[in-house]
Amino acid sequence: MTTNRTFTMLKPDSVEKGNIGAILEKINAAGFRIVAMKLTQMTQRDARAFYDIHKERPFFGELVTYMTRGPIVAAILEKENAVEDFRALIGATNPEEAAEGTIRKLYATSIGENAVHGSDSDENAAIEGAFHFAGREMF
Ligand code: 3AN
Repeated sequence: MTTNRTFTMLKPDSVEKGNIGAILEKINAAGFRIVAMKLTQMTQRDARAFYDIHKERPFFGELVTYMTRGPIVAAILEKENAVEDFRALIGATNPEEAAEGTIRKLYATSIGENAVHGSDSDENAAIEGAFHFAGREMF
């Protein structure tokens, strides 16, 4: 099943650098509608749960520290083919490999601090959206 929604986080480095406005502008310009959005801060427990799939990876501790060190913007976005189109808009995980004009090429610092999250499947978009907007029927 495909849906027309995806989930994103503007990560702590984006908020720290004052890039919320610029990134949201790119998201809007690419045709995404913001369905839900909030400024929030993940706890250690939240980050460990959200990134559970990476818990055996060597960078897991670093990832949890990074994602909890300051506020993030969590949002649900709507557009036809949202998951795939948003992954194209943000670019590769490693900003050095990200295409010109992508959000990570423009705003990410490194593979570890890569500015934005974008769900990698419709299923994960629904799970991740529910994680941050529990109790609301978003998918
Ligand atoms: P994506 O965010 O492009 O879906 P994932 O799911 O492989 O990439 O990784 C999730 C997050 O884990 C990344 N956004 C990044 O912050 C961190 N990460 C991934 N790979 C590395 C790595 N090799 N070294 C450090 N951090 C990483």
